[in-house]
Parts: sequence; structure tokens; C-alpha cells
Amino acid sequence: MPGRLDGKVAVVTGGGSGIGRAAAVLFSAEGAAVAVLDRVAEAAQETAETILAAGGQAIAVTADIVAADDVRAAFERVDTELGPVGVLYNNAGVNSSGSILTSTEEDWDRCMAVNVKGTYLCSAAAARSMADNGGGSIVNQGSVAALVGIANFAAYCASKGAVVALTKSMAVDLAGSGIRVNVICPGTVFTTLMRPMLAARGGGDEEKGLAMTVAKYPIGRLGTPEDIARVALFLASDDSAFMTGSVVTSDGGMTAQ
Ligand code: 1HS
Repeated sequence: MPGRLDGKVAVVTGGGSGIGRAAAVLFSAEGAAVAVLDRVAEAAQETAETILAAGGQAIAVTADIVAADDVRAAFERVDTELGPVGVLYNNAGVNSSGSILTSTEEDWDRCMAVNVKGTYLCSAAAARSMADNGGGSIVNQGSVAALVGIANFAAYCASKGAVVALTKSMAVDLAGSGIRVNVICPGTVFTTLMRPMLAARGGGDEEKGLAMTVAKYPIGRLGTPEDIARVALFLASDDSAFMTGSVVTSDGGMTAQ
């Protein structure tokens, strides 16, 4: 059976863990050659090795997406070693803690740098290559935090709101170059990124914080990395050929209430 990403080169940022790792593995299973980009070299390597062991094609690329030089070098390497990028999944992100009153300037700067500037830098690098090579698909990582207020997540909410706005702006600007840009707004997925938030919500008790969080989800569970990776695959592939600028929630009904 043909894969839905046969012949494509896909870059997955934050591909060393969580949703990014699941997406990298799934994209490979669907025929893509995958560049696993991560700030942590060993994490990127581990995902790439998982893909290679399953008979897929992958390279591990270490880069900090907030550094323009790193991003430029990373995309040059992908182009040289795998070919022109056809799919970019801007998955890498960080969260924050604190309300507008209690969060710090550092929280704000870090969220804006990684979630917004990082998405901008990677998208610009990929879009230049895609525009010269017949187009492509960019999938951004938003969050339910872009759509509703989440307690004590002020900087994160603002940064993800910016990612949604950036997605629409890019969709309009890049449509003429054959590049589609969509954003997934996942509900909470149980990854290492989320564990401090769950613990804080439970007053230091992660189990309690988990139960409080699950209670917000009509489907009765949190997401899995694979839940979100499958949505990313749909948006990355031609199955979503008439979608651009779309905000796609995958949140177990959390924002339907
Ligand atoms: C971090 C992720 O994007 C989700 S934001 C937290 C939402 S909730 O689970 O607390 O309702």
C-alpha cells in the first residue's frame, strides 16, 4: 500500500520526544524521509535510530530553533542529505507557569522565543525551499491554550495565540507558492513537558493534578502523542489538500464546552 508521504522529506522539530517522536515515526511509516530536529542531540539520535531500525530513512539534526544560524545550518543539511523539504511539523515548544501577575519576564521571553520565533524561523527556512520546489505543507503546533484561557499559563497562552495568528498569515502569504499552513490545537497530552504543570496543579501531587486535568476533558482522558501525530499526518499529507489556514482542535472535547 502506498504511504501517504511517499517521496516526501519531512522535518519534525522537537522530534526527540513526545508528540514529535510519535510524528517522526508515523511520517516515516507513511514513506517520508525524516529529519528529526531537536535541541538535545541524544534525543534526536534515539528517534532517528528507531526509524532506521524499522527500515525507514532518517537523520538526526541538532539545532536550537531560536538561533537563526542553527536553523539555517539545519535546513541546509536536510536539503543536502535528504533533499528539498516537503513537510515541516513545527512541533517543538515549551510551556510556562504563572498568571499575568505571577509569571516572570524570563517565562515570557522563553515562550515567545521558542514557540513563536522558533516557528517563524523554521517556517521561513522551509518555505523558501518549498517555494522553489513545487510547494509543501507546514503544520504548526498550537494548543487549546490559544483558544481558551488556561489558569496560570499566561505566557504560554499568548505564545500559542500568536502561533494561530501566524498560521493564518502564512497560509495567506504562501498559498500562491503551493504551500499549505495549518495549526493543530491539542488538548493536554501526557508528555514530560506537561508533568511539572500537572504536579503544580495538584499542589505538588502529580496524580491529583492529573485527575483534575482529566476532569476537564469530556472524552475522559488526556491525549496521547499518537492521537496528535495522526492529525499532523493528515495535515501534512494530500488528504488535506483543500485545507490551509485551518485551526484543527484535537482535544477530547475540552473546548466544546
Ligand atoms: C500544554 C498544552 O498545550 C495544553 S494547555 C493546558 C490545558 S488543560 O489540560 O489544563 O485544560
